[in-house]
Parts: sequence; C-alpha cells; structure tokens
Amino acid sequence: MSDKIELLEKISSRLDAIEKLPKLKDNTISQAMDESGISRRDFMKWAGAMTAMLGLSSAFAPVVARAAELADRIPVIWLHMAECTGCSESLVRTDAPTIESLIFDYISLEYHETLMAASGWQAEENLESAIEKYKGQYILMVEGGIPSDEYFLTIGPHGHTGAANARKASDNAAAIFAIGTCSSFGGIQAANPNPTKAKPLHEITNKPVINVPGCPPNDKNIVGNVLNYILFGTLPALDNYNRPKWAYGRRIHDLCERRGHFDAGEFVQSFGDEGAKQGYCLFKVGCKGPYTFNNCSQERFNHHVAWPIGAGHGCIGCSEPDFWDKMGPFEKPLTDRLYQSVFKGLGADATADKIGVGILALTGVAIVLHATIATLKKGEK
Ligand code: FSX
Ligand code: SF4
Ligand code: F3S
Repeated sequence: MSDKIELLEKISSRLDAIEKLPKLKDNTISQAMDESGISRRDFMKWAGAMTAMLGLSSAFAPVVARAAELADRIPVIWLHMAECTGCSESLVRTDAPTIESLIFDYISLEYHETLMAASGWQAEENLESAIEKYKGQYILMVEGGIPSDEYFLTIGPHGHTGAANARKASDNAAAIFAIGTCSSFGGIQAANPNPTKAKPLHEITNKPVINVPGCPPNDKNIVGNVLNYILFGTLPALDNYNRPKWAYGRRIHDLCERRGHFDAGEFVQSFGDEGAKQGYCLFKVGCKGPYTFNNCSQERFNHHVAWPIGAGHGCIGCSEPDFWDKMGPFEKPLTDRLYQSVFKGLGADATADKIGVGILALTGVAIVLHATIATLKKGEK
C-alpha cells in the first residue's frame, strides 16, 4: 500500500472516531455557509487551497473538508493575556464572513473572554467548568504575552494571575497553540524594558506549545492549525522556534511579488518616489522580508487581497522573536550591523533550514551587498 493511501486511511479512521463524539453546536457548517451565501463549490475550493497550504497533495482535499465539518466536536478554550486582541480580530473582523471566520464561529469555543457574554464570577466559573468538563480533550489557544510578575495581569473575582490561568489550562489541554507573536515570543509586552517581565507561553508551561506568530497571525494559519490537529492529532513538523513548517517554512522574500525588482536592483529610495509608484522592492526603506519566515506573501489578509508589502510598506518582521527590539528601525535597512542573534543566540535563519549563525551573518552581508551592487549596476546602464 502506498504511503499516501495508508495516511488517508489513518486520517479517515481518526475522523470516524471524532464524528462519534457529541456535536457541541446545534447547526452544521453547511447551514452556516448557506446562511452566508457560500456554496458547497466555494467550500470545496477552499478545502483544496487549505490542503495545499498544509503541504498535502490534492487527494487529501475531501478529508480536509470533512475535518472542517467536524470542527464542532473539539472544544476550544481561548485565553487572553497582555495584548491588543488583534489575533482574535484577525479572525472575526471581516466585512463579509470568510470560511475561516465561519469555522471559528463553528468550533466549539467554550471560553473566549472577548466574544462571550459572561463576566466576573460567571466567567471564572465558565473557565473552571470548561477545563473540568473537557479535561484532556480541548484545544487551548492563548493570545498575548504573559506577565510573570504576580502584580500584573490579575483577572476575575478571585484575582488569579494570567500566568496561573494559562498554566492550569495548559496542564489539562490536548493541544496547545500560542496564537500571535506575544504569546509565542513575548511580543511588544516583552520588548525592552519589559516592565511586567512578560514571557511567552512556552516559558509558563512545560507542556509542548505550537507557536503561531504574527502580529497578528493570518486567520488561515490559525484555522489551518485546528484542521491539522483534527486530521493528525499529533504535532506538525516544527522549526527551531516551534512554528509549523507548513506555514513558516519559507522567507517572505522567497515568494514576494516585488522579488523581481530586488533581483533587478530596482529599489524604492524613499516613500512616495517614482520607484514606489512602480512597485519596486522595499528593502532600502526597511523591508525585513529577507529575514522573516511566514506565508503572508501567499496567503495575505482581508479576503486574500492585502498584505503589508502589497500596501507599499516593508515587512517589519512581525512573526520573528524579539522583532520590536531587533528589527528596528522599521523603515531603514539593517546595514549598520549584521543580522544575527535575534533570540537566545539563534538567528531567524537557524529556524526553517537550520543554517548556522555564521552563514546567517554572511546572508545579511550578501543581501546588503546585492542591494548596493545592483543599484550601482543600474546606475551604469
Ligand atoms: Fe495584538 Fe494578539 Fe500583536 Fe500580540 O496579536 S496583533 S499585540 S501578536 O497578541 O493581539
Ligand atoms: Fe519583497 Fe522585501 Fe524582499 Fe523586496 S526585500 S523582494 S519588498 S520581501
Ligand atoms: Fe508581519 Fe511581515 Fe507578514 S510584517 S504580516 S510577517 S509581511
């Protein structure tokens, strides 16, 4: 039997078992799509695109669609720590529902502070009863950096700390996702001087955490992780920063729509100049796409129409550890120093393909050199 058929059979029997679990929602995803004017054909097209995004062959599209239809069987607890709520907004703030936002609506969100009606005692009880009722079965998603100093971020009538809530919810979860750069790496809360001693989720719990960074992360990356868990029930292939390789395996620069201009030495020199009007490369006005691992250039935001570089500003490296401190100034290239040692001595390039810091430093030099030489050559023409 080929590996593909064997895997498909394994997934199908996992989905059969999940289907037997109680439905946690009254409606079905098909009803929700009907109400929003999304056809079955659109849904299957979407499933095909998600299949490709997850790095699976098209033969897996029907099981990906089925996993989405079974998303209501898996309870989800979503905790907020110190953040701007942009990660939740990435999913819920749309002018017309996307299939991702419908699925987010359809998964059984047992607890989500921004979206639920409960507050105070009732909210605290809801969290405790959801953890108890679905012990060992729920997906935990945590958004935000976690202040480690007990004085900051106390929540609810008992005054539990965010760190204590996150730890307790992690202890009993079936799978744990750090949603956004704050939860994955500390984010803006942990930026120098880090007054609340904010930490990433993986430093608060000793259970395995899958990081889904981005400030905010793409809605497809959040939903893709839920689907991946339903399909496989195991950790996906991860890079050195525990980011799923299917989403964070390539640099922004690798598939950027302005890459041809980079190679040709055509750079925007200042915002609003002729090069900017021509859609030239943004490296010289600070784009950090060459150092950033994420799939924004393919997946984009807002119904797949927009993303930072498409809108005319460079990538600021928002899915990399410590980017607030290490990627700045955001509108200048990193020409004053070699790009290295972003996080605990590792460089961003040490992630997906395990290139060492030495080579990374060379990469930084090579990129700056390319930009300089290409511009000089351009001037000679
Ligand atoms: Fe905000 Fe989420 Fe940035 Fe952080 O996103 S978009 S500050 S990653 O935790 O709300
Ligand atoms: Fe795109 Fe930035 Fe790379 Fe230029 S430097 S090609 S704008 S990712
Ligand atoms: Fe962030 Fe860069 Fe994507 S700034 S949203 S990783 S293009």
